[in-house]
Amino acid sequence: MSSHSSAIAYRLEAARSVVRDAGQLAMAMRPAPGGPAGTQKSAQDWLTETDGAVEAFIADRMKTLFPEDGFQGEEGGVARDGQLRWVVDPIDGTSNYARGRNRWCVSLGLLDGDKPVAGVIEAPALGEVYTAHVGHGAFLNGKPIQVSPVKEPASAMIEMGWSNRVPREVFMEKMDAIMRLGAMPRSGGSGALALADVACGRLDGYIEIVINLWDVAAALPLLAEVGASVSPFLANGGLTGPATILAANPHIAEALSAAVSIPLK
Ligand code: LIP
Repeated sequence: MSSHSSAIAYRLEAARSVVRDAGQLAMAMRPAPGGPAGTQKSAQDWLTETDGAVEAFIADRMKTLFPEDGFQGEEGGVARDGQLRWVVDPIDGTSNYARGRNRWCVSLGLLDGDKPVAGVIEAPALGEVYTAHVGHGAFLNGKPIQVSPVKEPASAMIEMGWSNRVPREVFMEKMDAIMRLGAMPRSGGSGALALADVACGRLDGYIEIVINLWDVAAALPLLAEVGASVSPFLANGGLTGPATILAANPHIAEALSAAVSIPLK
């Protein structure tokens, strides 16, 4: 392993520990099941106290461990630049977290310049953690993962992310296209966990018309390591603003791409 790759591996190991602790903090602050405990940044775009607390926790620990690295968070923006840059979504799936549901995670990705090279996605309420280091594998709870073998869209399960950033008509049009393929539709509220589900074969595809770098930064290395087909999210503006993403197992990616008009190249 090159010295640079070793530096990434060392960082991933440290990030794994920090994200585990951050997940425990989120669990300790977790709202009880029930009505949403939080505020709305805009219609149905939820924010809890935990989002800020977890991002501050991770930012502080990563600054102490790797002061030369850059850091960017969903809530605080770009705090520091650096060739190696951490990108965090402190609670991905906040709308679920705010109601005491289980489908949420702490997502921490590492970019080397413009290239995602490693990621940790911790879902403490589900007892699961995904890790990936590009060139060195992708894992769920330490076990290697792979995309699903499903070849027929009519046997597939495909998820689409929802937010108020996308007009209802567009969401309905794309969901209709997914169902016209014969696929079973899903929409779970966490883009990071849905992309991780594509990487480990629990989903055959995921699309979201408008999603952000912090939602996908940790999942992109997972998808790269398992050979998933992924649209050029970063090249299409995703590094600096919201963009569209499609990720799917290679067998059905072309059919899904054509059905929802999201190019793979
Ligand atoms: C969520 C994304 C998801 C999107 C949700 C929300 P958050 O991120 O992961 O893909 O559909 O609307 O934006 O806000 O929970 O960190």
